[in-house]
Amino acid sequence: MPDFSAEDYRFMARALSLAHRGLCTAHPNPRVGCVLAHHGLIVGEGWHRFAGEAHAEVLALKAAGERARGATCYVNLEPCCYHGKTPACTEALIRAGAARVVAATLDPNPRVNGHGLLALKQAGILVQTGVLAEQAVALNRGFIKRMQHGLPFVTSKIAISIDGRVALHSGASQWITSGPARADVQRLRAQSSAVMTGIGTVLADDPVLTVRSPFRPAEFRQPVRVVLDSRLRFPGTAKMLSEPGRILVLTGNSERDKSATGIANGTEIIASAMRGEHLDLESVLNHLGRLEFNEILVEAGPTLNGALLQARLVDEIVVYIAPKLMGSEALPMARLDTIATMAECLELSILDTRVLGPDLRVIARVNYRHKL
Ligand code: AOF
Ligand code: ZN
Repeated sequence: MPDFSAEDYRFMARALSLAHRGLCTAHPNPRVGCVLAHHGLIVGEGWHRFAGEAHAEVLALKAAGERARGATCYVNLEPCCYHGKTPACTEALIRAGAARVVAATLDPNPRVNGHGLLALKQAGILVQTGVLAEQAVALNRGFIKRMQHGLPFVTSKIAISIDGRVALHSGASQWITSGPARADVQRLRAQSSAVMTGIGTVLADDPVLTVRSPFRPAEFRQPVRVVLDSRLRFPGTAKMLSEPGRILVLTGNSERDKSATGIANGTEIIASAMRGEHLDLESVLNHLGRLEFNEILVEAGPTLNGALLQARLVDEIVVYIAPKLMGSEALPMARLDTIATMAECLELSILDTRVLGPDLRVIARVNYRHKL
């Protein structure tokens, strides 16, 4: 691995922070930021805002103009080398006379994946990778997972009492957590390609699942709302329908007459494979991957959360813990089949804990080391 200077780290950190500006808007494309530097000074910067618009490198080159000649390009993802919705960044960098390209990571897109750096190298540009790679991978974990496995990165958000319950026996669950925790959920929604729930939650809580101000950046597009509804019970009166934005209902019962359900036009009913009584969750997520969703936020009840966890489809859980006891009659956070021995428990790794107002937030990765 090449030795990188403090300056290399500094400019890559800047490229990453520019990339971060596309957190809520770049999908299905990756979040990419670019810094062009010459003699220790930044001569151009750019970041990718929307799919179909200019890539980070192109904007940085435009800002730098003639000053790009001989400059080093710092970018958190390998420059692309094919003409997609926009022209290849490699060609623009070569044309502008960049001397060196430092990419934090390769682009996992099979159409790029090493070919971008190779093209630059063949044009006589010095290419290096690896600076702040861990941060770069974290920023685009959804894009990377989708490119490598065809599946979106799945985060389950669950609000619980300190005794691990999500709703009272009566079904009441509004509200377990306080304002700051609920505002944090808005942030999670804003950076997701889609928010997914089950029909049980739609019928019980009638959620809207949109991102409310002030978490909407300029020109923000609402995440797609996805409802898993094996028997197509989705009611035409659902509050979700009153808010603009794309709604997908995945069902095993697409034969059912849509007009009989009262579902508004515009809601997309998608036939999905069943597995016994329920939708086959792996097919569901494969489908969402094919629709180019990078990150899915699951806001569901114990049935769907349990099923997703058991199907090994949840990557991370974000648990908001309220300092209250809801009692043993209340519903658990995830319905899982009986676990016979401690060795078979689902193992998590805690990545972060934080106090949000009166509540606690725990972010944990699901390990799936043991077979259930
Ligand atoms: C870059 N810089 O800023 C981004 C890249 O359809 P297009 O032309 O927008 O190309 C999309 C692909 O380009 C995307 O799948 C990913 O491989 C790459 N994204 N590449 O050099 C950028 N956003
Ligand atoms: Zn590009």
